[in-house]
Amino acid sequence: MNFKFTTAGESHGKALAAIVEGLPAGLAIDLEKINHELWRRQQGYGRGGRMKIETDKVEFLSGIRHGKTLGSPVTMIIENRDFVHWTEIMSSEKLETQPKNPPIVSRPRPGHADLAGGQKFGARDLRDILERASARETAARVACGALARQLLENFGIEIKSHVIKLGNIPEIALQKTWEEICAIEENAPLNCADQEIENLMIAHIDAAKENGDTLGGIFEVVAKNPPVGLGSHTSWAEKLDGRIAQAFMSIQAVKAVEIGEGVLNAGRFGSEVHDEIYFDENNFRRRTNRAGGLEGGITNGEELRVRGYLKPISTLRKALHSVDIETKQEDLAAFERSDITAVPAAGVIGEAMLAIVLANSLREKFGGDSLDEMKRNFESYRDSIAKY
Ligand code: EPS
Repeated sequence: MNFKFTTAGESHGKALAAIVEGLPAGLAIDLEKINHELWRRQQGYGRGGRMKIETDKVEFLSGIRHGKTLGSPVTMIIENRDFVHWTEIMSSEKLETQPKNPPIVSRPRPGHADLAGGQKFGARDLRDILERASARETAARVACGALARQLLENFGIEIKSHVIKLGNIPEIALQKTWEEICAIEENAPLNCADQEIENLMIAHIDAAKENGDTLGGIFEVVAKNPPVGLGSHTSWAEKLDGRIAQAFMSIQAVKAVEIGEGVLNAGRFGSEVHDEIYFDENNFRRRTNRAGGLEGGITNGEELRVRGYLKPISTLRKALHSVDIETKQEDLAAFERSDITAVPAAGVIGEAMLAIVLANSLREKFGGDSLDEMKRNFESYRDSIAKY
């Protein structure tokens, strides 16, 4: 069975929920590791007041018994602690009178789902749209990704991320090795591998905050030790780079995805781009990894490197011009509270999405109902690759 997941929940509703299907039976699950990923997603200089309210933690409702998966769907819940302040406005009960505080949202934010979503779904209170469009939803995805990651660990695959650009700093995005990324301290303010650059990024965020503005940036996710042969060249939907791009583009505010040095490669000669092949200790290797570990939509055994480009957050304290959907008069867009930037958090979400895509590919390729069966299939494939 493939690795599948779905999330549910509104930003200020009672809770977020997720259902994950396709984990093999017998996989040991460490709840603390999942909660640690949720903690990491909440970090980062430039987050707003909401992160002081939430302490995201998972509660299992199904699929795990005595610390191991049963092979059945895993259901997870993450409480929204902020819900206590929104019980009436987010109530599932029919209300006799519309609550006054906060009022109906009628001034859509440029860059947000507010207006297009409102038009599409016929919503007169744009809260009906923004609550689900909110990146709060990604807490549930990170929980799903943390399960996927625990499967990947059994196959020797590790995933990390780092921030390589914040706004326009540095001018050329950072290029860092796996070891340099591993050396970043857990509580580094921006999950950046260069402290001097990180200080400049912090000053840039401070300036944006001062101006009531927001910032985007670029994060990079690296998967160490993926086996050769995940994904396939045979059909468009099987190409792993295509699947990764879709997974990354689905992260709120991600507007471009790059595999390896894809953007720079477009302006280089072929001789400057393609990673030459050599044979070493019974292994085919590449001298460089400008392809980011993917050729023909198939993993080639090198590190997988994927970058997500984020637009600046669309809720601005110094609000942009918009139009009130009721009066049709020009007005400033709505503002309640916002992050200045969330690029480090997006990196953690990118890790989760890459873990999910890879877990799905492993499940497709190695099948099995139990982890033991899946591992046997994996070992047998690894033996055949070693003889190639
Ligand atoms: C978000 C707006 C902010 C962010 C939120 C995403 O929430 P609020 O409106 O409650 O201040 O903090 O992100 C999260 C809550 C989170 O957990 O990441 C938005 O509009 O997308």
